[in-house]
Amino acid sequence: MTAFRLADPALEPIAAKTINGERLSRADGLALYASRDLVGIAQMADHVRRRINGDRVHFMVNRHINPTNICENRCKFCAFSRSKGQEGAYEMTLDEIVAAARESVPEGAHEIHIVGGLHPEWPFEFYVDMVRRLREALPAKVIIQAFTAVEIEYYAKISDLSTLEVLRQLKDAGLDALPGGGAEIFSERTRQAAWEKKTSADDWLRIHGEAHSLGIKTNCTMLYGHIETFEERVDHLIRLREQQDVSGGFLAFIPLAFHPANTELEDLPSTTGYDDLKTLAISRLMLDNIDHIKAFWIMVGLKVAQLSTVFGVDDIDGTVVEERITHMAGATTPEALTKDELVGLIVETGHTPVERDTLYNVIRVYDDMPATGSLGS
Ligand code: V47
Ligand code: SF4
Repeated sequence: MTAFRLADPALEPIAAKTINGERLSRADGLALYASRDLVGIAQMADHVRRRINGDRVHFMVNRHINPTNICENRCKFCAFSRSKGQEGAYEMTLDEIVAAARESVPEGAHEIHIVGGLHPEWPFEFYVDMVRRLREALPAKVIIQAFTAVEIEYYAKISDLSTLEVLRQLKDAGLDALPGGGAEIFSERTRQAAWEKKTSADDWLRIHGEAHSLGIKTNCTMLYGHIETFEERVDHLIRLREQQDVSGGFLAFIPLAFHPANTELEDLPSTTGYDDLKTLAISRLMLDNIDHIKAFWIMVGLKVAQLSTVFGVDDIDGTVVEERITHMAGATTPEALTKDELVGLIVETGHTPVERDTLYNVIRVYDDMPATGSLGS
C-alpha cells in the first residue's frame, strides 16, 4: 500500500479514498483547496497519474492557427478579440490558413489546432470549406482539431441549423476533434459578470455531449484565476466529471491560467505558481474519469509545466508554433518550442517522453534518452 507523507491531517480521508480509487466529493475538492499541504496533494495526484499513465508524459508536434480575431462576443477576459474595423483586427483567407497548416507537415505535425473569433460576416459554409480544404491538403495522419463549443453554437445561429447538424457537417468535411476552450467557469454569476454573451454551461456541455455522440472526441478546460471562487472551480470540475460519465468523449482536461494584461480585468493579478500547481493536482484528483491532465506550457510557463509532471500532469501540449490568445494578454513564454526542447524538459524529470497525436495514439516513445541537465541540452 502506498503511504503518503501528509502534513495536513484534513487530507487523510482524501488520501484513503485516493488509494482505494474512490471518487472524491465536492467537500473533498474544497478541503483540497483549503489545505496548504501542497506536497501532500502532489503525492496523491502523482499516485493517480501513475495509476492511469505510468511514467509517461505526453507531448505533440502541432500548429495553432487563429483564423480571425474579429469577434461578436468581446468577453471581458479576452485581449485577443477586436471589433470589425478596429485597429489590430485581422482575418486570414482560406489560402493563408491552408498554407500555414501545410508548413507544419515537414516539421512532423500531427495536429492542426484552430480557434478563432465569432466573425460577423463569414458564413457557416466558410468553415466547412476550411475543414474540407485542410483535409484535402494534409496527410491523413494530421488531425484537425478545430472550433470550440462557442464557435459551434455561433455557426448554428448563423446557419439556422442545430448544433448537432453543424457538427455532423463539419465531421463529414473532415473534422476530427474539438478543442476544449470556451468553458471558462460554469457559473452563471461569473458568466453574467464577464462573458454574458457566451455559451452557457448547459449549452457548452450539451454541445460536447453531441460531439461525443457523433464519435468526435473533445478536450475540456477551465479558465481560472480571475473573479471565480474555489467553490465555483470545484463545481466546474464536478460538472465536467458528470458529463464524462454520460458521454465519455473527453480526452484531456486543461486548466487555463488567466492572463490579465490588455483585458478589461487587467487590474487583477496573474495566477501564482502555487495556484497553478495546486489546481493541476486537484484536477487530477477530482477528474477520475478523464485520462489526461494537460499543462499548457504557453499559459503556465515552461518551469511550472515541467514541475507539474510531479503534480498529476501527464501532458505538456506541443510545439504550438504561433500563439496569439495568451500572448496578446501578456504571456512572456516563447510562442513555439522544438520537439527536442519538449523531450529535454520531460527527460530531466525522470519521466518517459511520449510523442502522441490528438487522440493519444502513440507516435514515438523516447525511452532511450540520456538524462539531461537543462532544457534542450
Ligand atoms: O476559450 C482567452 C482562453 C481559450 C484568455 O483543447 C484565455 O487542447 C487565459 O481553449 N488568459 C482558447 N486564457 C485556448 C484553448 C486551448 C488552449 C490549449 C489547448 C487546448 C486544447 C485548448 O483561451 C479560450 C479562453 O478560455 N482565454 N483569453 C486570457 N486572457
Ligand atoms: Fe471572442 Fe473567444 Fe475572445 Fe470571447 S474569448 S471575445 S468568444 S475570441
